[in-house]
Amino acid sequence: AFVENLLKHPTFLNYEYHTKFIDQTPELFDFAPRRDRATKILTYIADITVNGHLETEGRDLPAAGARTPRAPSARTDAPRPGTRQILDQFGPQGLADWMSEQKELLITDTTMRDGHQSLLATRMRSIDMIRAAPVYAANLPQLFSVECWGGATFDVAYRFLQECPWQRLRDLRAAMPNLMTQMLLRGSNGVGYTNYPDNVVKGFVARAAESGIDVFRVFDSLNWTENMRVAMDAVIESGKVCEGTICYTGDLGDPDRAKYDLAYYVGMGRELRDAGAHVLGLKDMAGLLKPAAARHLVRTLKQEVGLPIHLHTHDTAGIACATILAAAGEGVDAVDCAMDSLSGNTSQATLGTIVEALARSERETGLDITAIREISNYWETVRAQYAAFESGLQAPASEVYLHEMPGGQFTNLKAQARGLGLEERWHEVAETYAEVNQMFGDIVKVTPSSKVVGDMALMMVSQGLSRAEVENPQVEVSFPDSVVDMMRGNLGQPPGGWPEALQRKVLKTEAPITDRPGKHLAPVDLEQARAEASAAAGGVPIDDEDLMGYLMYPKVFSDYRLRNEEYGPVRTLPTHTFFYGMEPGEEITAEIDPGKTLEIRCQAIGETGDDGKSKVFFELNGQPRLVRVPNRK
Ligand code: BTN
Ligand code: 3PY
Ligand code: ZN
Repeated sequence: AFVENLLKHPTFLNYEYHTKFIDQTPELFDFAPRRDRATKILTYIADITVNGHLETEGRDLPAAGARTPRAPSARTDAPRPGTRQILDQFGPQGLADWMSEQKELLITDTTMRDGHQSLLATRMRSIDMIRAAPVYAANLPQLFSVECWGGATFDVAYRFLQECPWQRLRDLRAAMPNLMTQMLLRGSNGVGYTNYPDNVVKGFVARAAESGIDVFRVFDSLNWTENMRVAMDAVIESGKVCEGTICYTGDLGDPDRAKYDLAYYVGMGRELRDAGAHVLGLKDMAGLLKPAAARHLVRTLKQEVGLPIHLHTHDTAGIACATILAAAGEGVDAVDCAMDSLSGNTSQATLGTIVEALARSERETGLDITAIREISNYWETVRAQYAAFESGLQAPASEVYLHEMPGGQFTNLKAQARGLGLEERWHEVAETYAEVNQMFGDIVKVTPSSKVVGDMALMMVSQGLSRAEVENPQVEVSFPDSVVDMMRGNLGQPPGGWPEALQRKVLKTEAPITDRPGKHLAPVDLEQARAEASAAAGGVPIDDEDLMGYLMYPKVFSDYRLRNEEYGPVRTLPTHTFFYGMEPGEEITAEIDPGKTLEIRCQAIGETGDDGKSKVFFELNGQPRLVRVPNRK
C-alpha cells in the first residue's frame, strides 16, 4: 500500500522522485485496502482520463474515426503447415538446408518489431499485434518468419507500455503455430545496451527459446565474432535457428572506405559459419547497401561461405526494394520486409511491392497479395492510433549515406535532439554523427555502439565542440559515460582496435581491456537475484521470465511490477483508452483473462474536490463504480 501511494503521488509521477520525498510526505502512509484487478484498471483509466498520459501530452492526436482496429478474417480454421513444422520436424540444420533448396524468395515480416521500432518509436502494444497474428497464420502460411521480439521491444514494453514482453511472445507464439517467430538479439548485450555476464546471456536465450522464439538473429555492435559466441552457442544448444549476423556498414563500392571491403565481410561470414551459424544474416541496419553492392556481396558470400543468406535492410534512402531485387537476382535466400502501411522511410522495404515485383518470375514468393493488402489495411488503422509517436519524417533522404544512422535510432536521436532544444540544428547533428564515427575509427554503428556515437554527437553540438577540440590533448573534455565505457573495451573491440590517442585522452591513466568483456564479469547468482527482484517489486513472486527481465533492466522491471500492482492488466485496454482515457458515454471491453471480459462504460467525469481529487463515474459490467484520482492538471 505504501508503494501504491508512492506511485500515485504527483511528484513521483512527474519523475521528480527523490529519497527525501518519502520522509517529507506523510500522506504516503494512508494505506488503502487491497483492490481487485477491475478496480485497478478503472483507476488507470480514471487517471489517464483526468490527467492525460505523459507520453502523448502535446503530441499529435489520432485522427477521429475507427478506434478499434478490426483484423481481417482468417481464411481457414486450421492453418496450413509452415516453416515452424519444418523446424520441428527436421531441426535447425534441416531448416537451413530447406532454405537453400527453395527457388522462391522467402520473406520475413518485420512489422511487429523493426517496422514499428523504426517508425513509431517501438510503441506498438501487444493487443494490436495479437489481433493480427491468427490472420498471419491462416492467410500467409508461406512466410519465412515473423520478426516480433527483441531489439528495443523488450525495454519499451516494460518501460512505456506497462506490459510484459514475455506474455506478448507467448501469445503470439500460440496464435501462429505454423510460422517461425524471430527475434533480434544483440549478442552479449542481450536486449540491452551493455555486456551482461555469460550466465545471464545463456539464461536469457534458453528462456526465450522456451517461451517461443524459433529464429535468433544474433549480431554484435562492433561485428566482433568473439563477442557473439556465448549467445550463438546458447541458441544452438536450445535447438533453435542460429542466424549469425554480419552488420553492413560503409560503402562496398567506395575505395576510400576500404576498411569494410569484400574480404572483410567474407572473413566474418566464415567465422560465423565456423562458430555454428545455421543461416548467415546480413544486417544493413541503416539502409546503406546499394543495389550494385548487394549483388556483389550476396554473390560472393554465397560462394565463399556457403550458408543460406537472410538479408535485412532499411528504406531510409528510398532504395530498399531495388537492393532486395538485386540480391534476389543473386540468389539471396530470405529477405525482410514490412507490411505496406508500416514500411518505407526508416522502416523496411514494402512487402506487397516485393511480392508484386516478383510475381510470375523465378523467385515468385507464393504469398497471397490479397491477404497482404487486407493485413496492411489493418496495420494502417493500428498505425493511426499511434500518431503521437510519428517522427514527422516526410521523405526518404540520401543524407543517410552521410550519417549512417540505423533506422531504429534515427527517429529516437531526433527526439533526443528535440529534447535538448537542437531540433533546428538536426542536419548539424547528422554531420557531427558522421565526424564522431570517423573520430572513433570508422566503426559499425548499431545498438549499442550507435547510441555511443549519438551521445557524443549530441554533446558536441550542444556544447559547440569541434572534432579538433575533442581530439586536442590540451582541451579539457568531459566525455559521456557511454564513451568512456566503450573506450575501456566494455563493448568489445572494433576491427583494428580503438584510436589510441583518443582512447588515452578519454581514459587518462586507466588501462583498457582488449579481450572479451564477459570474461571480466562474474556470473550472477540467479537465486539471489530472484530474491532481490522480488524485494524490489514489493514482494511479488518472480518467475524465470521476470528474472530475466530484472537481470536485463533491474530498475525498469521493478518499476513496471510496482505499477502493475497499482494499475493491473492495462495491456488489455484498447490503445486509444490506454493513451487517452475515456469520454463520458464511451464504452469499451477489456478481456482480462480468457473468457473474463470487463465491460466498461464511462458515465461522467465529476468536479475536483477540496482534497484535489476528481471523481470518475463508471459502469462496470452494469454496476455503477466511482473512482477518485488526484487531479494533477
Ligand atoms: C508510463 O509509465 O508512462 C506508463 C504506465 C503508467 C502510467 C501512469 S498512469 C497515470 C500516470 N500518467 C501517466 O502519464 N503515467 C502515469
Ligand atoms: C536494435 O538493436 O534494436 C536494432 O534494431 C539494431 O538495428
Ligand atoms: Zn533493422
